Amino acid sequence: MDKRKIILDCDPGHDDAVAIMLAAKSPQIDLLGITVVAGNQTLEKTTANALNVCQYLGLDIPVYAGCGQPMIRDKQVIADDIHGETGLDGPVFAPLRKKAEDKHAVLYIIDTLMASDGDITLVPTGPLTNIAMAIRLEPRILPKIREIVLMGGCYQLGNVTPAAEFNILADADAAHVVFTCNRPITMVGLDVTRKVLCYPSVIERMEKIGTPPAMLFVDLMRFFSKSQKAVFGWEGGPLHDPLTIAYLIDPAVLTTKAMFTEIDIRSVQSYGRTNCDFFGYFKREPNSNVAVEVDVEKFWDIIEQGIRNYG
Ligand SMILES: [Ca+2]
Repeated sequence: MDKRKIILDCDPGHDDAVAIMLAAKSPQIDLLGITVVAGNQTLEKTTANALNVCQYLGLDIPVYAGCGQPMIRDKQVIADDIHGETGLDGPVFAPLRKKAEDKHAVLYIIDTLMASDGDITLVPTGPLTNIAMAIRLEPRILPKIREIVLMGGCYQLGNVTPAAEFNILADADAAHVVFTCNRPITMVGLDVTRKVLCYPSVIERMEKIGTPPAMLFVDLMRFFSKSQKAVFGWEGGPLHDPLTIAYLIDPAVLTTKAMFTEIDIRSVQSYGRTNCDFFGYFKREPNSNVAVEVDVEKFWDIIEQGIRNYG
């Protein structure tokens, strides 16, 4: 079986870290590179976090720093209430030796896609700034994008405002560029990621594996669950980002529905909302496959196997 080639565009972030872990050793996935964007924390911190995760796991995968600010809005929204001061609070890492590549993430995305056979899937799990900038800078990449499988948005309730999910709200203009790019989009939003809650029983299950990757998962999830409880009152944190990778490993983990999705970049109250036309009111051609159901048991099996892939 051919491995699915992907570029993971992320803002680590506890759940991004697990997405890296899952993608890097999956026999079904060829993780070509990791591109980083500001989001859960500043670009400097999210880049250091991506490097720390790679170094800890012994991954020889290039990491590229990208955009440190949204395309148009003047303020970078961060999520330090959930991810802490470093953006990856919890685990303690050895001194960082791995370095980011010199090339800018946006240029890496463009060059890699242009040199490809059109077989690369983009997997954004942070604000969509890098992807949108690449599309605007070099539109010829568009036919080269096999698919965009992103974590972001919701057709129901947001997690930063009643309307909006964090990744979309943080750079709604970039999300607008992506959702109007006419390439296949799978949107893995809060509607499903909120169902994969990392309860203490899940943490104990992974802890039993007993390897360094398992312990990284445990350290990450103990902190993440604590802050999720403080902010949302849940006993377990939703493991948003790895669901994109789990879907690429086994599409049966998600049920999707084709919908026309539009980003609200105008309103004050609902800014950053992914307006998913679930019922097809607008009679518009669908531009996204929106995840509507998740097989929770299958997801945790994929996560466990992902940790076990490190031996
Ligand atoms: Ca993320």
